[in-house]
This record gives sequence, C-alpha cells and structure tokens, in this order.
Amino acid sequence: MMRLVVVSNRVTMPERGEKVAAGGLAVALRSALEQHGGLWFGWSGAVSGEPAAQLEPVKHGKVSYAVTDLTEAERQSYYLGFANRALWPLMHYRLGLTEFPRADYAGYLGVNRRFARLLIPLLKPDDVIWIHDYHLIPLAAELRRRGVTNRIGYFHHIPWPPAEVFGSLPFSSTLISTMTAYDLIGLQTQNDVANLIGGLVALCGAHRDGNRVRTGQREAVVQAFPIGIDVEGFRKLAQASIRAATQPVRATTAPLGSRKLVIGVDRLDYSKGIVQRLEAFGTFLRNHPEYRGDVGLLQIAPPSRSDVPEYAELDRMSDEVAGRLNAALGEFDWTPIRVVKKAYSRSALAGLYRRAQVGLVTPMRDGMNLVAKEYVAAQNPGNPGVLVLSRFAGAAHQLGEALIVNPFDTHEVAEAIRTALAMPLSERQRRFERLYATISSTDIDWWTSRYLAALSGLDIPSGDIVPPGRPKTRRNTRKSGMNTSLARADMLPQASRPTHGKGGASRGKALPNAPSAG
Ligand code: ADQ
Repeated sequence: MMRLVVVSNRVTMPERGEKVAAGGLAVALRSALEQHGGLWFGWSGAVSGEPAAQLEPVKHGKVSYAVTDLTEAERQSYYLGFANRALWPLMHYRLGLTEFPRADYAGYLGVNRRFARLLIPLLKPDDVIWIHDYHLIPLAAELRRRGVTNRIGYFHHIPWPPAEVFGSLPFSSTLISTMTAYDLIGLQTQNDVANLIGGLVALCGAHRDGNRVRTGQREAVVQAFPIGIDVEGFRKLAQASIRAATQPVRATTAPLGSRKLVIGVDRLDYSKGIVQRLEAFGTFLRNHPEYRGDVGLLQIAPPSRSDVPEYAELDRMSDEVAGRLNAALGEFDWTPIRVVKKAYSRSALAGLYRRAQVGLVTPMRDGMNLVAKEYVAAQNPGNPGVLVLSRFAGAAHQLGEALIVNPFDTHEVAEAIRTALAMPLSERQRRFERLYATISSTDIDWWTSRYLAALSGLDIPSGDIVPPGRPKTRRNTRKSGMNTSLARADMLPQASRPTHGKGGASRGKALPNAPSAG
C-alpha cells in the first residue's frame, strides 16, 4: 500500500498524551496520514543557529514527523520576505504591496533546496508526496533534480492570478516553470486553474492539452479541488456550544439582549477586507438609521504575521476606523462595532456564528475562505442566519445562494447587510438548505480523498464545482477533524485548537433536523 508523505511550511507535532493536536487542515491531513501510514515533513516553527543536517523522524501513532528549524536569515528571506511580502500580495492581486528583493528569492530557493536534501533520505520508492502551498512551489523541481521519481502533488491554498499579474514578479518564468515537476497541481477554483495554465503557456511556453500542461519531458495535470470543512462536526459543535452557553459565547452575546448580531471572523490580513467591511457597516447605519441601537457588528480578528509592516499598519487602521465609526454613530448604551483581536476556541466560534443573524465574509480576494462554510454549517436550520459573501472569495464559486457582493463597493455591501437583516424566514431557509447541501457534499473528507485518488492515479470525475444539493460519493469514509486551516507559523495560537474532532459516523448529506437551541 502507498505511504503518504505530506510536506507543508509549518508542521505542528501532536503534544504528548494528546491524540490530535493543532487546528486546521492539520487535522484532516493527519487523518489521511494515519489511514495510509505516513510522514509529515516541514518547518518546526522554531529558529536556530545551525539546523541539523539530517532528520530523525519521530513517530506518533501511525504518523512520523520530521521537522527542521530555520535559521533567522532563512526566516527573514524565505518566510517573512519572499513568501509573505512577495508571493502573498502577488497571488492576492495586490501588486502595490509587493516587495521583490533578489536576496529574498535566493533565500526562498535555498530553503526549498535544503528541504529537498533533508527529505530525500526519508523517502521510499512507492511514497506519494503531497506538498502544500506557496512557500514550497519549487520543491518538486528540487526533488526531481536529485532523481526523485515518485508521484508528487501540490495544492495551492490561495488564489492564482492571471499571467499579466504573476508576470510582474522578476523571476516569474523560472518560478512558474518549476510547477511542471508536479504530477498533479490542485487549486481552489476553475478560475485559478485557468490563470495558472494561462501563465504556464504565456510565461514559459508550455503546451496545453485540456487540463494537461507540458514543458520538455514533464507533464502536469492542473485541476480544481475546492477545499471543504468538517460540516457535520462543526454543526454539532455549534449546537452544543449554544446549549452549554459557553463562557465566551455568553459573555459576548449577553449584553446584546435581543439586538441582532453581524459577525466577521478573519486573521488580521489585508486580503480579508476588514477595514472596508467596517466602513460598509458604518455606511449601512448611516443609510438605515432605523437599525441604530438594534444591531452590532462583532469583528474577530487575531493578528497574524505582525513582523511584516503591512500587517502592523492594518492593525492600527482597523482600530482607528472602528474608533471613528463608534464615536460618530454610537449611543451611550450602544456600541455599534466591537473588534476583538484574539483567537477563540472552535466551539466558541461555532456558537457565535450560530448566534449571528448575518455572517459578513467580504475578502478582497481569497483562495476559498473557510469562515463562509463554517458560518453556514453552524446555523440553526429552524432559524438560519444569512451569509453575505464576496464574489472574490473562492467560496463564491460554490455558494451562489449567499448574498454575493463586490467588497470594493461599500454601498453594495451596506445594502446587502440590510437585505440580510430584513430577509423573511422562508427565504433564509431556502438559501440555507442549498448552501448546507453544497458544503456537506463537498466537505473535507471529500476533498482529501478526491485529491489523493487523483494523485495516486485513480480515475476521478474532473468537474470542480458540485451543483448545490448533489451528493458526492465518498471514497474515504474516515473522519477528519474540525478546523481546516493549514498549520502555519502565522496561524492561530494554541487557543484555537479544536476542542473536539469527531463527527458522527453517518455523514448526513441531508439536512439535519432543526434543533431547538440556537
Ligand atoms: P486563511 O487565509 O487562514 O486560509 P480561511 O480559509 O478563512 O483563511 O481560514 C481561517 C481559519 O481560521 C478558519 O477555520 C477560522 O475559523 C479560523 N479563525 C479565524 N479567526 C479565528 C479566531 N479569532 N479564533 C479562532 N479561529 C479563527 C488559507 C487561504 C484560504 C483557504 C484556506 C484553506 O487564504 O483562502 O480557504 O487556506 O485552503
């Protein structure tokens, strides 16, 4: 049987005595690794003067972990520099924010080369290798250069921009040409697939045949695999959280009384459109004064990547805008906007989503956006809230029953908030049912098993978007965990770890019965 080798920038090892640790895709991948037996390789998150030249994997259950430290110079150039100040803004169409020092690119290639050297001695001939995200684009090419012939797949969690945008990167042709070292390249949407294929053709003269792209001797399949969440597990968590009225949920919602709640949950990142969202909420209150005093916006936004100057600036801006709007629009007994900059437990988040009448998910650009799916999963089918969703989130390609908005248009977002708050129950239910059916039929198990089937050469259907309500057959019935964000150095602190990771055995594709609570 094949062994799975997962490689990601950041690896979170399970803690002593704990069966599952860390949030995110981490949990789903660990489940796939346990099923096949496997190895997880990547950065430990720590910095040291002289990282070891060889790695000794550490075994936890059926999964072995091999992690390396970075030097401070590598952290600066590879992680903070090229990955987060060049690739991240570039892939999110933010050319004005990019920084392309050559030294950072050299550091990025250097870490990918060092990762290849460390990984090769740990590989077995039949291993299937699955590499994650933009930190590691050239890793397969480095492995191939050293003779690795295993099947190697890549999944890109963030958007892929058109060739005109990607081409502004000084080393764009060289970097993009390394992609055909992969056998399978997964992206979030058909749009991203078209952009990457277009880039390969335009920037390095690749030949295209449908979703196959060829340069020289190598051919890669490029395909969309929209990532999902553990819908059933999250729904149960939301239900339980409201019943138990856990402390953060009670403390946050008690002062609201019968007031309505609009919620935003994001890492504090400029791609998420947090400042624009606060402005849109202010516009909504100005345009519809009858709602003043009756509704509040709760924006949960734990800081991330604070070592990068653009993030520190965003931190300051969000405080400033919220302060200005509260001063202009608040009353002595009502504060319209609350910004909370900390991570919540999965259970508290689920409870808050369920309490909120509107989920405001308005990124300027986003690979998928799992918060949109979590918000839907957490709703009470008997009285569901309304999702307002940016058309520039990958999730909008699947979740057409949300109120789809242009996040650059403050007025449009403001009007969508009003439409959502005024929406009759029957319409809320109709939309919710379609949304729930979609996220449920394309959940995290569906994503993992579909990707791995394609990578290991099994025949799978090629369309990326599943029409709402059409269930997919699951090949992999094994349960995965809760939070599907990839464990990354910039991700959430320990407080966000899932407090439970098991859903029911019957992964119901139909709607759950309307629970009384919530
Ligand atoms: P992210 O940019 O991190 O992920 P997203 O998909 O929304 O964005 O995932 C964020 C996760 O963090 C969610 O699970 C959310 O619940 C959690 N989270 C956010 N704020 C939190 C808080 N205060 N407390 C606790 N948890 C919090 C990247 C891409 C996305 C893509 C994912 C997965 O940018 O587009 O959907 O990877 O592929």
